[in-house]
Amino acid sequence: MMKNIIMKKFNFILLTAFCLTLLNPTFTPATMIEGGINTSEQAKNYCTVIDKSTRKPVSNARIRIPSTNYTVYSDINGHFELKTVINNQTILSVEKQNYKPFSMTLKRGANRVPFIVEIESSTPLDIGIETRLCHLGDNNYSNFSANAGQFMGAAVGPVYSQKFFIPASANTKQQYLVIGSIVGIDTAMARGMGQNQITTSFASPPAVYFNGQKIAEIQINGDNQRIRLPKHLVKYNQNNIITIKAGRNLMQTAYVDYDDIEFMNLSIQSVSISNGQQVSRR
Ligand SMILES: [Ca+2]
Ligand SMILES: [Ca+2]
Repeated sequence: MMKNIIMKKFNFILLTAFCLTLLNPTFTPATMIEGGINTSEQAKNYCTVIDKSTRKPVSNARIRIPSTNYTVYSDINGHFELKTVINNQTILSVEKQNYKPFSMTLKRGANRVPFIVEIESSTPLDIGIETRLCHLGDNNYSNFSANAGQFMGAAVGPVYSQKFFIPASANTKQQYLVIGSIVGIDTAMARGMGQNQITTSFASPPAVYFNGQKIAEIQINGDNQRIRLPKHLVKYNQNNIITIKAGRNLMQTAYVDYDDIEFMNLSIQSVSISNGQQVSRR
């Protein structure tokens, strides 16, 4: 099972790592971390939620498509059906008490193929920043944009900012910002990958700031993108601030047109610093 997940995500992770490496010299390539999906071996009509480590079904998990307010719960066997039409790329989330919030991007028609969602137990080291679906931009976007037609909530504006506490005990570990899912980015790179159908314009990438300093740009849409937090910027035993700024349509000069995007599930992951990996203290 793990092999399949790795195969499925390998190409995407490579590309993500490549993009982020270009932009952020302190970024290191991701290893497999949270959740994952797998097409079921046998054709069944339902999807299944399982516990990633025990492989047992998880009942009564809340499965949502926040952009359309669609909600369903897994049954005693962990099964659920998405009885809704998926016309566009959209974010699906799975919530269950004592598990890490999980999200994944569904493609058009994804609900017609059964899949398995693997969720992971939460640990005391997990730091949640945001579990809501957030919309950045100005609500002015092309019908051909990467996720046009599915935005439900109003734009929160071009800038998202959130304070969160990092305990002193995390000092011995390396912190990463994990973006559960992000859709709607219309950069030249996203266009080049076929993530939208816009031919006449493209946008600058959304930028990520940590404690006031720009640490990365997000060039493409996808799940579980990880950004390393430079150790010298982390304030242990204090509040820290993550800020995400929407990109701009670079072909629109008459007025500012922000690139409308949506993201879900921001968290901080602390991982052990292995022997071979020196902490940057630039
Ligand atoms: Ca816009
Ligand atoms: Ca957009």
